[in-house]
Amino acid sequence: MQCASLTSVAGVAPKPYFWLGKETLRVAAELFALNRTRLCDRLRANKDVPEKSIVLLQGGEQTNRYCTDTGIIFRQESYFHWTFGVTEADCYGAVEVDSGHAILFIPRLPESYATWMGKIHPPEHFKQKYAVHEVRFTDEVSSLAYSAFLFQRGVNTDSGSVTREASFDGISQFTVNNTILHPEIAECRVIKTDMELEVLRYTNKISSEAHKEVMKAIRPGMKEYELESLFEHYCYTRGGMRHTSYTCICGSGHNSSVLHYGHAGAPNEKTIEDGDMCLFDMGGEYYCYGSDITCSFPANGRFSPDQRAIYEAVLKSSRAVLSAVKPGVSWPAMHRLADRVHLEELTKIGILQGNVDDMVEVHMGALFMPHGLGHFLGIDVHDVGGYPEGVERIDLPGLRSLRTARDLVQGMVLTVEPGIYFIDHLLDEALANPAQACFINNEVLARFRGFGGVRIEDDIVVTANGMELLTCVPRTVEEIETFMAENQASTKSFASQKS
Ligand SMILES: [Mn+2]
Repeated sequence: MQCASLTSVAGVAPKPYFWLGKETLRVAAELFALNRTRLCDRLRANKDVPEKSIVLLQGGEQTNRYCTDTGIIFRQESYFHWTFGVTEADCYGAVEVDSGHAILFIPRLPESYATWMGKIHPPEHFKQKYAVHEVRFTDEVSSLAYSAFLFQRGVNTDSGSVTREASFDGISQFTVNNTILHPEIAECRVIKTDMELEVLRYTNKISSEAHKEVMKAIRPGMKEYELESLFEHYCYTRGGMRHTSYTCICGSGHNSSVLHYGHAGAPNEKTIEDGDMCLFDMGGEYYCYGSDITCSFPANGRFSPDQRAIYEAVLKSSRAVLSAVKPGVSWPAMHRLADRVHLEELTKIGILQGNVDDMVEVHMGALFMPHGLGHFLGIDVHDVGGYPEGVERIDLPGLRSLRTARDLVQGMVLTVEPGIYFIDHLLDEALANPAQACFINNEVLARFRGFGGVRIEDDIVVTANGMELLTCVPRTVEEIETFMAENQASTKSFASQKS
C-alpha cells in the first residue's frame, strides 16, 4: 500500500488517504473519522452507557497455514476496519465516547522484523497515516485509565458466530461492558455514509467491468476456473483488488443450480460446453469494501428459447423489485413480489399450472428460489445488522433464508438477486407432495431437468424516493447477445491462445 499525502498547501494540514496508485480510488482517512463520530453520537444518546466510557476493539491477527510458518494474506477484521481503516494486523484501537479521541495501538516489533519484513515505522508514521489522535504500543493497552470499557461481543446473524471480544494481559482489572457496543456499531454499519457509498460505487464499477471481460473471453471448451482467474486478474490489475468479497462461483450447465458452487469440493473445474447457461457470481473487494454481482448468460452467446424464457422471467422479477424499492418498503414483501412474478412467468412457460394465489399458499416460490432475495452489502458481503432486536426471522420456506427482514431505509445498500433454479432433489420432493405436485406439469418440467439455474444479482443503494443501481452490466437478452457477439469477434480468448 502507498500511503501518499496530498501536498500540503500553506497552513492546511495534509489529508491522508488510502490509494493504490494509477486509476484506483483514493479513500480519505476521514471516512473512518466520520464512522467513529457516528458511533460516539449513538453511544452518547444511549442512557445505558456509563460515564467516561471508552470503546476498545481488537483488530485481526496475522495467522499462518495450520502448523507452518507460511503466512495467510491478511485481511482486516470488519468492525475494526469500519472504525479505523487500518490495514496492518495485530493492532488494537480505542475511542473515547465523550470526546471521540481515537487511539491506535500497534505491535512493538522485534528488530528481526526489519530484516525479514521491512522497515519498522515509528508511532508517528501511523498517527499520520490513519489520522488518529494518538498511537501507542499494544503492550500499553492495559495502562488505559477509564472508568468503563465497552467491548464488542455479539452474534453475527448470518453465520451464528460470535464476534471475538478484545482480550489482553491485565484485562481483569477493568470494568467491562460487552453488551452495549455490538448492536450500536452494527446499526451504524447498516446505513452507509456518502464516503462509503463512493467506495461501493467503485467496487461495483470495477467488478462490473470484470464481468464484462469474462463475457468477452468465454468460449465453450474453457474450464470454469479460467473465467474465475480472469475476473480476479482484472479486479486486481485494474482495480487494486487483492481480495474478492467471497469465493467466486462460476457454475456452467447443471452446476449453475448449485447455489454455493466453487468451494473446495467443487472448485469451478467443469469444462464449459456449447449450449450451457453460465451463472457467474463474483465480486471484487477494495480496501475491505465489497461487491456482489451475478451474471447469467449462455456460454456460446446465444440464448435457446428455453434459456431465454427462464432468463426473462428472472429479469422481470428483478426489475419489478428495483422499481418497487424505496424507504419504508419491507424486504420480505420484495421477496414475495419476486416469488409471485416467478410463479406467473413459470405458468406462462407451462412448467406450472393453476392459480398463482393458490401456489403462493403452498410456497411454490421457494421451490425455484430457495435463497433470500438479497442482503445487506458493505465491508462484509453479507453485511451486519439484518436482524437487530425486535426484527424476527420469518420461519417459512424461502423467507427464512432472508438475511434481513427489515423495512428499507435511505442509505442501506443491498443486493437484489432473484433466481430460478431447477434443483432435482427439491423438484422430486415437490412432486412427492400432492399439495405442490398438482401445480406442476411434469412433462414440461422434464425438459428443464439439468438446465441449471439463472440468477440476476445487482447491488443497490436505497435513496430518498427509490434506489440507485450500482451494478452496470448487460442485462436484457438483446444486450447480452449483442455485447457477446460484438466483443467476442474482436477478443482473442484464452482458449484460442492455447492452440
Ligand atoms: Mn449475494
